[in-house]
Amino acid sequence: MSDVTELIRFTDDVAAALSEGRPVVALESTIISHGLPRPENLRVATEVEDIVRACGAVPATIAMLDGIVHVGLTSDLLAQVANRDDVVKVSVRDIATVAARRGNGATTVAATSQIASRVGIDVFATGGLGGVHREARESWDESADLTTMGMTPMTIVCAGVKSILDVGATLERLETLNVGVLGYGTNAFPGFYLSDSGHLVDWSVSTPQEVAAIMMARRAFGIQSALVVAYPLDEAEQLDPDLHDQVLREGLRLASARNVIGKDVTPFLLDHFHRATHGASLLVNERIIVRNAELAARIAVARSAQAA
Ligand code: PSU
Ligand code: MN
Repeated sequence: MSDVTELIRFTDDVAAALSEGRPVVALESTIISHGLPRPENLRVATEVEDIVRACGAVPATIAMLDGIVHVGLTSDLLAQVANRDDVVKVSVRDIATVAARRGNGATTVAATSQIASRVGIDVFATGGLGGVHREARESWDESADLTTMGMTPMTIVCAGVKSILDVGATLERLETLNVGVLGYGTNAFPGFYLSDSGHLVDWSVSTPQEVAAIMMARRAFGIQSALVVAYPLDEAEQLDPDLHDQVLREGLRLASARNVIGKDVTPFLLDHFHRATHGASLLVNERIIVRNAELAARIAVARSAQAA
């Protein structure tokens, strides 16, 4: 019978860091396969791993290849995730099916959190979370990122939720699901491509040590949900808000006209952004991911210093 040791494989550096209690940062792979175009996707994925290392933590990019869940990817495997056409978007419900069928998959925030938590990683960096879609009253389209965060003890550094979503409704759902939300250096909940979504958060922190202290307390209290560290771009780096609103309106209209549904909605809208802004959103997206990875690494370092 299969057990977890056959289904999950670690790179040597991730395995060593985990067994020695050194800082590790989980990274998702859907952003590589479905969120960014080629060839920038591989360049950004590599850049993100490099910055995590430069900050003193070990990057663990998570993806599935030939049915094996890899925690940490060699450069060859990272290139496969970026370039193969048969890499499917894997949420939590898909992990076991892709494993049993020996398939290839890129893990979402939900699936990455689930696997990372399973192997003892507690800090994760991404771009923007999934959440409640704007037309959710009719479509019921709500990301499994939400329900997974409600039951997975993971600290997730992000630039808020993707601005293609209903941010207010997503924040309400995060509250219902007991997900902690901290603004990093701000009380304004970031809007992914935009520095400020127009919504406030209850708690603001300004150092990695503060986040680590909250993580320790959550653990002590047995709180099993995620902690979101929302880290906004500086205003000078955000996408032009007027351009953003115009491209978003157009993208939502196209998605509905072409009847794009289910897990295709998010990749469709991100791709529309990248094309309609002639790459401007891509640069912003890259900047978001790199900054989040850097902060996540600093939090992981603070967390392991405290545990020692
Ligand atoms: N944020 C990005 N790019 C992405 C995603 C988020 O900047 O590609 C991905 C993440 O993997 C997230 C997923 O978990 O989109 C959410 O998809 P859905 O809305 O179908 O749950
Ligand atoms: Mn969806």
